[in-house]
Formats: sequence, structure tokens, C-alpha cells
Amino acid sequence: MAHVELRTVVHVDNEWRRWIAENLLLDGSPQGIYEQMLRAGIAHEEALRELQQAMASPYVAGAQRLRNRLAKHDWVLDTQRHMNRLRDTEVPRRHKLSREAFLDGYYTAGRPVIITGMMEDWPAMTKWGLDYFKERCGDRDVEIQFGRDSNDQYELHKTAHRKTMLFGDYVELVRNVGRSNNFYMTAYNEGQNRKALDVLWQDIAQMPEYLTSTGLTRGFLWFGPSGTITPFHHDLTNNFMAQVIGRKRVLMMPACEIAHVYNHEHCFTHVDGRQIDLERYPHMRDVQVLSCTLNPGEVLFLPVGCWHFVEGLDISVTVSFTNFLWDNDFMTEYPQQHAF
Ligand SMILES: O=C(O)CCC(=O)C(=O)O
Repeated sequence: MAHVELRTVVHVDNEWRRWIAENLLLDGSPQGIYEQMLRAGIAHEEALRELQQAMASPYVAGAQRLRNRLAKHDWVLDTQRHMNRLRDTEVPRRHKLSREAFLDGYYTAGRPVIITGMMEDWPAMTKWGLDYFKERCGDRDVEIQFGRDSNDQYELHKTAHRKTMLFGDYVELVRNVGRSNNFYMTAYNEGQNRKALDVLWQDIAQMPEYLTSTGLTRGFLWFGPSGTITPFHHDLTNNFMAQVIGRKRVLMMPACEIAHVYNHEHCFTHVDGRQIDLERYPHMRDVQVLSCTLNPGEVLFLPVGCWHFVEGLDISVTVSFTNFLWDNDFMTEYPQQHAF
């Protein structure tokens, strides 16, 4: 008896049509697309017909137009990337930077800077410590981001990691754990902690040189053990990180690098700042990564859109601010769809 090869016949459905359109838009060769369809079991006539229809489709032509426009936007960002490379990769440190110099050289330029000498009058710089925290607010309920070790995407899923405990118990956890990323009090917990830790904010002086002293916003508290990792992300505002206790290692990638940093969802990327895997993320080879260590008494300016990865090198307390004297609303215009 003759051997008959039974091959599953595959027909082109809408999922296939989406695939064809996507590959054409990615500049895939029509021949390559056609061959892949044949290999998947689609008959020659059907593959040819669908491909020709897609190539002649005004819908695909409209999408191509949009792709061209995005390529132009990428080109503009690319010119900025080239300009950035002319700069020193060291994050500058500036002592008591004036308002005008900050606005002109950094805020409007979207350039990170470490400002020194602006926290000298903060009572927090001399008073804050684990015993003081316990003594002042140990009996208050606070919210912590907890159980981060069980979830690689703990920042993306931060609402699932809220836990309430006594601040005094949290202070002891931080004191005794050594190095850990399992728990961290972050800016996201501020809504719950605002009242509970109100008294600590009396030890903070807003920096009138750059920040407003009126309005509802005051700042956000970050408190955790050594080893906390805030994965690469960008904020939707300009941001100050004022370091009160301990040191932090910060990696930054300028906002104009966005096309190369594998931004897959909202303001996140899977690229891991602990070890950047260039095999898996080859475009990262071209990305400018700035690095600095933020010491107590120093304020880091993180421009809006600037990607940052933050690692606690010691038990660490940071206060962050977004209430700048100048326009800092970039949320209103942020895209509604977050799957990129
Ligand atoms: O200090 C940290 O761990 C992260 C700070 C941060 O990402 C921010 O303020 O946007």
C-alpha cells in the first residue's frame, strides 16, 4: 500500500491576518512571510491571495503611514541620544545649586543632577534613626509593600503586596533582617501612612529654592533594609530623591532612550538593573546607563521619563518630592493604553 502523508490543512483566519499585517509593518519580506505560511500548512493559493490582499489593503497602508510617523519621532529622540553622548557620563554634583541654575541646566534640560548642601537645616538629618522612629510613631499602623520575594513583578502588582503592621514592628524587621528585598515602605504606601507618620514630617524642611511650600503635596517616604530593589521604571513627573539615612545606588537611562529599553507595559521594562542581559535585550548595548551612589544629605533630581533602578546599599530612608515650583503635570497627557 502506498504511503499517504496526512498533513493538517490550515486556513487563514483573523489571527493570521493580524500576523501578516504586523510582519509587513515590521518590514518583513513578502517572500519570507509567504514561506512561513506554507510551512505552517496554508495552501499556496490561499497564502498568496491573503498576502496580496494585505499588501494592497488601504488599512495596512494607513498603519504604514502611522509607523512612518513613529519612525520620525524615533529619529528626533535619536538626535537627542547622540547629543547626550557628548556629555560626561558622570552625574554632576552641584553644591547649593541656585534656582535659576537648576531650572536652566537641569529641570528644563531633563538632565539628572545631585544637589548637595540643601538638607543641612533638616532636623531629620540629626534626629532620624530606628530608635527615634520607634519612639515617635512605633504604635501607629502603617502600610508596607510586603512579600516581594514571591513575585518578580512586585512593582507592577504593588496593590497585591500591601500589608498593614505596627510601625514599631516594621522598624524591628528592618533592624534585624540584614539584606532583604522582601519588604519596603514606598511612596505608594504614602496614602495610608500620611497621617500615621505625620509627626516625622515636622523634621523635614521643604526646599523653597525649588519646591512649593503650599498645597496638599508634601512628599513621600521610602524606608527599608539594605537590599531593596526598585526595578527600572520611569516616573510621570519630575522627582527629587532626598537621602536622609544610608546610601542608594541609582542607575539611570535618559528618557530619549525609550525605543531601546524594552518598555513593555506602562512605565516598566523587564530589563533587570542588577544584571543587564545583553543576549536577551541586545538593543540595551546602545543605551547610555548612568550610575551614581546617593549619600545622606544629597538630593538627586530625576527628570520625568528618565528610567531609574534603585538599590538600597544600607538601611535607608529617602524622602521624595514632586511639588516643584514649575509645571510638573505630565500625567494629563499620558497615553490611556499601557501595553506598548
Ligand atoms: O528609592 C527607591 O527605592 C526608588 C525611588 C523611586 O523610584 C522614585 O522616587 O521614583
